[in-house]
Amino acid sequence: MTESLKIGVLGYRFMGKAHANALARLPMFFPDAPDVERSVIVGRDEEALADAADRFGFESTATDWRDVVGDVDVFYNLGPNHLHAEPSIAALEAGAHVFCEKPLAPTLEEAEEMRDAARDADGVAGCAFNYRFVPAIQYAKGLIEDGELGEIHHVRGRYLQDWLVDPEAPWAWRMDKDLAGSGALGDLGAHTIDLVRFLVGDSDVAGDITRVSGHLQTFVDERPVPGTDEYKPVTVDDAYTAQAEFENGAVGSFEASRFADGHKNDHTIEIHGSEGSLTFSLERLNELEVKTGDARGYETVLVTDESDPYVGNWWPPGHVIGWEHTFVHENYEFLTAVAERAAAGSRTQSGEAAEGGEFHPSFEDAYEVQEVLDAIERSDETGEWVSLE
Ligand code: SOE
Repeated sequence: MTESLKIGVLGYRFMGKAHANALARLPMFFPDAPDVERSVIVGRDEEALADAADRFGFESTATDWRDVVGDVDVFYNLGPNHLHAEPSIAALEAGAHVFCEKPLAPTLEEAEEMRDAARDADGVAGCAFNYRFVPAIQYAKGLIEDGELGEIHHVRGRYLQDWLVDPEAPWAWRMDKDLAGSGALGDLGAHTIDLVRFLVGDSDVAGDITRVSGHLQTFVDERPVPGTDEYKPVTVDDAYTAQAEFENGAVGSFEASRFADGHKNDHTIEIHGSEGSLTFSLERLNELEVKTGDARGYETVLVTDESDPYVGNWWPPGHVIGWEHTFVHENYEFLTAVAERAAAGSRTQSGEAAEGGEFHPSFEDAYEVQEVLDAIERSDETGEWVSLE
C-alpha cells in the first residue's frame, strides 16, 4: 500500500492528545509503519479544536462526526463512552477502519451492536486497550505461553487511583451512568479484565473466566459542578471488587478504586502458577517481578533489552520507556493491520469481506470484556454469582 491513510479523530482532550502524540512519533521510531495523513479532528468547541489541530498537527477541524466518517480511511473514536457506538458504527458502515477507546460502550447492548457492525464491515475494528502493548506485559505473556508458570492457580488484578478521595473533587462525565456506563468498574476494571484475558484467557493453563461475583460501591453521592453552585449526582461506582473462576479452576480476584489514597495509577497484576509467579505494576512498567524454577523468591527482570517487544525501536538497553509509548505501540499494530487489510481488500471481489490485517484487541475481544463487566454488575444487583458460559 503506497497511499497514506487519511485519519479523522473524534476527541481532542486526554486520549486525543495521547493518540496524536503516537501518530506523530510513528514515522520517526517505527519507519515501517504505514504513512498517515492527520486529516481532521472533530469536537464541539471550535476554538479549542483549532488550538488542538494546530498543536497535534491536524490539517482541519469539524464539529460534526457525521461530516467526517464517510470521508476518511480510519476513524479514531476517542470521545466519552456514550459517543462510542453511533459514530463508530456509522464509520464502519461507511467503509472506514475504526479504532475506539475503551471501554467499548457504556452498556452490553451497545457493545453488542458495535461487535455486530464490526463483523459485517470490511474494515478493521480495534479497541484501544493500550496496556497490552507494554513490553513487560508481552514478555509476561511469552513466559506464560512457554509454560514457565505452569498451570495457573491465582490471577489477581487491582487498579487503584485516588483522584476522588476528596469529596469536593469536581463532577465529571465519568461519574454519570448515562455517559460512562459505570465508574471504576468500566473505566479501570475494563483494563484489568482485558489484560487478564490477554495473558491467560486463550491459554490451556487457565482459559476464560467462567463465572464472577461482584460488589460495587459509591462513597460520595454528589459532587460540585465546576464554575457553578450546583451539585450533580454521582450515578456510578467509585470502587468495585470481584471474584472470578477460570475454566481450569484457577481463582481470580479483581478490584479498582478512585478512592485509594496514595495510589495514582497503580495497575498491578499478579499471577501464580504451579511452576512460578509473576507481578506487573504499571507504576514500574519497565520491570517484571518473576519467580520461576527453584528460585527462592522473586527476581526483577528489566524488560528493556533490544530483543524485548518494541524496545529495539526506542533507545539502547536500560533507557526506560513510559506510559505514552504504549499508545505508539498500539497505533503501530493497529495501522499495520489496517494497511494489510486494505491491501487484501484491493484484491478482493466487491461484496466479500477482505481477509488479512487482524488486530487484537478487536471489537469482539472488547465485547467479551464487556460481558464480564456486565456480569459483575448483575452479580452486585442480585447478590448471586453470574455464569459466563
Ligand atoms: C482514568 O483516570 C484513566 O485516565 C482511564 O480512563 C484510563 O483508561 C487509564 O489508562 C488511566 O486512568
